[in-house]
Amino acid sequence: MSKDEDLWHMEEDFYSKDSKASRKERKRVSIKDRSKFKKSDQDQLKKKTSLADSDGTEHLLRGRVLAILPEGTLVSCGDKEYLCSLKGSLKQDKSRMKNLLAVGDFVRIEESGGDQGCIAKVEERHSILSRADNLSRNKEQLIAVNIDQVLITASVIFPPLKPFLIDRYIIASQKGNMEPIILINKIDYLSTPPDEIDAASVENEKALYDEFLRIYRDLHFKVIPISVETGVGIEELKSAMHGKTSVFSGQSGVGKSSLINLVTGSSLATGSVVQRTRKGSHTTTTTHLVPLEEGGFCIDTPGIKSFGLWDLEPDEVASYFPEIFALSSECKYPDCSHISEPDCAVKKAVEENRISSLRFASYCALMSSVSEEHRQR
Ligand SMILES: Nc1nc2c(ncn2[C@@H]2O[C@H](COP(=O)(O)OP(=O)(O)OP(=O)(O)O)[C@@H](O)[C@H]2O)c(=O)[nH]1
Ligand SMILES: [Mg+2]
Ligand SMILES: [Zn+2]
Repeated sequence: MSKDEDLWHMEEDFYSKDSKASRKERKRVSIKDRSKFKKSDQDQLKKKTSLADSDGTEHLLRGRVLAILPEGTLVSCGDKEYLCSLKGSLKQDKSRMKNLLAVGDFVRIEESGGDQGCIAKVEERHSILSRADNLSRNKEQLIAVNIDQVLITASVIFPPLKPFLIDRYIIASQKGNMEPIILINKIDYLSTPPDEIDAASVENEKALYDEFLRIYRDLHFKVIPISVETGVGIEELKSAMHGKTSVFSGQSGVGKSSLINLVTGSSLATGSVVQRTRKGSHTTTTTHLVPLEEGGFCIDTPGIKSFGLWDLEPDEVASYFPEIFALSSECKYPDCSHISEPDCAVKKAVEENRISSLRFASYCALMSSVSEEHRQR
């Protein structure tokens, strides 16, 4: 695959027909005001998390979901772990959410002997990282909850850097009430590339990486270049994680589990990257929460093939690109989508290099997939 194809290749194939019922449920947000979006996101978060209102559960053991395994949900209560089932009354309405529980949930459990328990209540969540489910696309798949920050993990060369995918993660983080932090791993490859990669590809990747750092730092995103191989950036990562709950999320093979092992001293399985496709081999298969010795938690997740944004409307997209949103009021049409309208201040800024063409291309690609999804509903 050529460099360009690689950049554009965004695995957009997951948006298919959505049900009419779900269309009804979705409220179209029509006012282009970032603060309003934030508010509606918050309201949605609240709605989604009121799984069990009835109480009388205060006397029960409080714990946190560590992992969701085929045999049950692993919950940590102080220094004891329980394998739990879910109380019948909680298994209500699964219409829009694929999973009722997620790693990071705070729960109340009834002990049912030994290390077994039953989850009687799921507490309200303060943040949710989710995506559109791959198989039934009108369902929300929770990746992890009650997280402070998403460590959006990417790599250079092997697998290559994918700015468009990073933008999707940034939006999912902000929509779900978490701070995005971008980790670019494997930067050792920029100076010592693997033998099988030709010199031109390495040069292209270097140029893209430099451009990426410049653009995203100008936009005030925190970007940490890292190498598990040389240790570069590890101290900065450790201090960013201190006292917080962080989730590592990103494509397979970028080094999420390797980074967690290095930072926490744990021994999670790590895998290989397939030479021909430069993709990971999906080594991690379940999400789990790892406590940090110095305070805080981190969550390892399986690498994902495609990241469909959940519940994003076309007229919401620009509000997540601050440099585009800032110019919207200068366009001829107040509802300009910056795609095909005349006298568009955003397109003019792209031509004059005041807005990066990389970010604008990412905006256009996202608009096209979100609009396609919207049309099919
Ligand atoms: N050269 C180099 N290789 C690395 C680095 N970090 C990780 N790797 C290698 O990349 C491969 C994939 O690493 P993993 O930690 O399994 O990746 P992952 O993101 O957890 O992948 P999934 O669990 O499949 O989602 C392993 O062979 C690691 O040894 C790095 O900084 N430099
Ligand atoms: Mg892994
Ligand atoms: Zn415009």
